[in-house]
Amino acid sequence: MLDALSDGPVTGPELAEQLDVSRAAVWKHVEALREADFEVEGTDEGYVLQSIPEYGGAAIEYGLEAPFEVEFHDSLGSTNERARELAADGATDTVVVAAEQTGGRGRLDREWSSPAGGVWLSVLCRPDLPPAQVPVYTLAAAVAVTRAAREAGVEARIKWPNDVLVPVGDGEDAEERKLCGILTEMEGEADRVSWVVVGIGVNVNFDESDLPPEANATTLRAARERAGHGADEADVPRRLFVQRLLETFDELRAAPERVLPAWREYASTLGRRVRVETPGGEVVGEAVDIEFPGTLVVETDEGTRRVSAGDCEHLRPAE
Ligand code: BT5
Repeated sequence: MLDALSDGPVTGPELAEQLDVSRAAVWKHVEALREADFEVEGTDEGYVLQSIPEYGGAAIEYGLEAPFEVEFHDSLGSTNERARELAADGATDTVVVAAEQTGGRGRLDREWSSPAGGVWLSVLCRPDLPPAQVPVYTLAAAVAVTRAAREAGVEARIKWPNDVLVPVGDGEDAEERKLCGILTEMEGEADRVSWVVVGIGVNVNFDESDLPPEANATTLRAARERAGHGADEADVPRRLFVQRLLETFDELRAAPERVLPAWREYASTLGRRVRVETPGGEVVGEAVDIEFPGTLVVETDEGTRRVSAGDCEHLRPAE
């Protein structure tokens, strides 16, 4: 219906014919679109699509060049939880989006603040991959968020494995604040994944003061204000932001060999001194490379270590 409307004025009978439905059904669809905040005007030449809503499921699907269905909620506990339910029902290529989350989660069940104005979503898919390769999906999501943030004028970069950061300040005071976190969950057998849920949380159109101070976090709005955008134009159109993010993610999942080069280009971690808390203890040294499917290579005093999971901290040169 939206595709048909996007080509200009189209009459009820034309729509009925194109879509092979009754005229009453056309009318019902027009009403449903209006209820979802699409402005559909009835003119002498037919229906005209005047405007699309800023955000919402149909708005994200409209013009999206990736094969995802979008399920939108005004408020949800956690989009990852909902996506897991859909996975249990057999769904795939579905994106759950919430305007706000009341029980957002990070890794190890940490709390994830998700006020209104952010982008909180989970992509559910069923890749033909062994479970050990799933980390490449986390990297792909980080690349997708970073690219979309850069297109919005914010110099985001990636901290291994699952954070997107924004540099703030210069010289001695330079630091990096967290813009986005990613929580990837999956279920599968030893050799094949059944489903993967990639949960992506991006702080977009709200203020830093809405986040816990200890999180040392920032938002796209705050970053754009610091870059000189006035308060009235600092917000980022979330519909387009989510579309770009999903399109890049879709491109990269089809071509996993492109993930690492893009990740290296955006990485903040490479070339830095890091401390990584791993299940097997602490690794301190210089992060020198990333290897498929997401292994960090660290040069330590005791030689080269390869780390596949953990919490990573960027150290200042003196530390
Ligand atoms: C993460 O965990 O960074 C993964 C976050 C994933 C959130 C998305 S939102 C959509 C989907 N649905 C969910 O329920 N989750 C996913 P981790 O690396 O463990 O970092 C968690 C830490 O980040 C917390 O302990 C806080 O210090 C900090 N934090 C909490 N809320 C934040 C926010 N909005 N922005 C930046 N940092 C935050």
